[in-house]
Amino acid sequence: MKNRKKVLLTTTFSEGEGLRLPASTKIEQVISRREPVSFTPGDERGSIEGTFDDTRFIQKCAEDPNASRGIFSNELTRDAEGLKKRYPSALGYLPYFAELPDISDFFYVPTPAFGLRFIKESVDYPIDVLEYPTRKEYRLALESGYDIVGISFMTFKTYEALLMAKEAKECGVKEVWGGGYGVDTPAGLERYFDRLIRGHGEEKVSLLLTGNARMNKRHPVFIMEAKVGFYEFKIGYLISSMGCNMGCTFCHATTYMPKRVEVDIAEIERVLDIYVENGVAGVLLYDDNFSVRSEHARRVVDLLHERQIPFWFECRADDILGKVHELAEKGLFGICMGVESLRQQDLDSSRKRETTKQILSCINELKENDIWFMTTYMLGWEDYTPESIERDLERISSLGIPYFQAMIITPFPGTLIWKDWQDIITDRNWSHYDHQHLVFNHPNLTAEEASKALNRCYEMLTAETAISTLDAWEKKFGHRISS
Ligand code: B12
Ligand code: SF4
Repeated sequence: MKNRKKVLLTTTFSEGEGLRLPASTKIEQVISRREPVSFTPGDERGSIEGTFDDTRFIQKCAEDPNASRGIFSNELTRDAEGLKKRYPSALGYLPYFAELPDISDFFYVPTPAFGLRFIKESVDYPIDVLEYPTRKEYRLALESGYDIVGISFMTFKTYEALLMAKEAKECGVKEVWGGGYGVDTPAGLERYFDRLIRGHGEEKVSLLLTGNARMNKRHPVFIMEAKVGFYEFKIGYLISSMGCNMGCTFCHATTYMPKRVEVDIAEIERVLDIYVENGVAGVLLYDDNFSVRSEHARRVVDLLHERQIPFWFECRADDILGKVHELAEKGLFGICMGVESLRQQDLDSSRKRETTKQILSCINELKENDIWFMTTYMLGWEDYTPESIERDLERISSLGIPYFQAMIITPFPGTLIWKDWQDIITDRNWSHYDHQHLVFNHPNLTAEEASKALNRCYEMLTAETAISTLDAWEKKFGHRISS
């Protein structure tokens, strides 16, 4: 095929992504990425200024110091001493404990670039994919000559994506495309990208490359080597559906992909069979919202059950309420549940369409059925104060939630709150749009207070939380994984 274009799809850089740590890698040095890197592309088409002041990430130097793969970190070092006592080789746990030299000896669950792999697998056209490249790898790829380069990015990676787009043009790439949640950022993207592709990418890319939008959505095989405590095992990822139409005002998924698209059951069976052949210990479902109300999701659960594969998914409380026992019987070992707040007025104002009663009942049900669970908690609702957050935290700890992910509410461009909050949004440095910074004018919280409150949340994730989490994972998983 002489006229075929050379196509490269890539994520943003690996610095800090932490999503592809090879099992053999030894970390010799840890460098916190604290120094802001100025970004002032400025050319004849105008200039954009910003900084990468993404201090959440650390970088590691492995055998090859140029291979700067990273670990995803949230800045804080936790109770390393407590962990050392219990797990002598373990100096940290989960992202929250990651500022420690040999976290990879202890815990990692690498995450591939799901979106790009789906596009590559589904579109009938040769496509190269770069996942979390170093700058050097990206440059080398560009120099090898591509006609089209597509960059996938989230909002907080906007500056980086712009830099990459600019570099692609400098290397003679004819067309640069942008995709992923970052394309909604009002940062003058159109000056650097020839096309901005929003929402599900497969059909649009297929149309652009083959002239035909019809294609078979194929599910890539995602088998990753993971490690929890002393166990190394294989994890299979499954994304059985994409998109969500629930309309929560803070959520980008629901405006960016309001149409829920389900992967064909036959395709899911094919992938699960490969997972079984390869001895995966468990499957992590990364659907935006795995809703067991849907016939499709129930069928997926049955397919996992038939194959005796333990599974984990992200869901809402109201969806699984009353069904936890049945799901546990079928192999559910853990969930991530979007809780966001334990106050009804917050759930109502964000159109979560759920009650605190449902959430609390669901937490009880999970505990009764010995399911490990983590929840999300968003701070920064209108009448929050440092004191009210402290009270919330006491409440959360009294509920015995094994692990919770705290976030500051972020009005991502493209969300419903982005529109509603225009008058109060004060910070348009896109690298702050990461759930870790307060970017709007809050009546009772300054940006520093919000950041302190977030740190308080992390402080609650102590070695005890880590150990109980590990114990739970090992208990559920131990029999399926080699020691
Ligand atoms: C899985 C997931 C993760 C995983 C993996 C992330 C990763 N890098 O891939 C983990 C747990 C690591 C994670 C972490 C974070 N996440 Co996350 N995550 C998700 C989740 C649940 C699903 C995303 C997914 O994989 N979907 C399935 C794939 C197949 O779809 P997709 O990636 O969207 O790709 C499709 C299209 O977008 C499009 N497309 C994508 N790229 C491109 C590129 C081109 C060129 C084209 C043409 C098309 C295209 O085509 C693809 C196929 O249809 C979403 C949504 C949700 N409901 O919460 C949040 C979400 C993406 N995460 C979000 C955030 C903020 C984060 C964190 C910053 C949170 C934090 N503070 O820690 C970190 C960032 C980590 C990092 N450096 O990447 C936000 C992003 C919002 C935004 N506007 O930026 C989301 C939307 C959740 C939310 N709060 O609303 N996340
Ligand atoms: S928060 Fe969850 S339920 Fe709400 S719109 Fe987003 S994915 Fe759907």
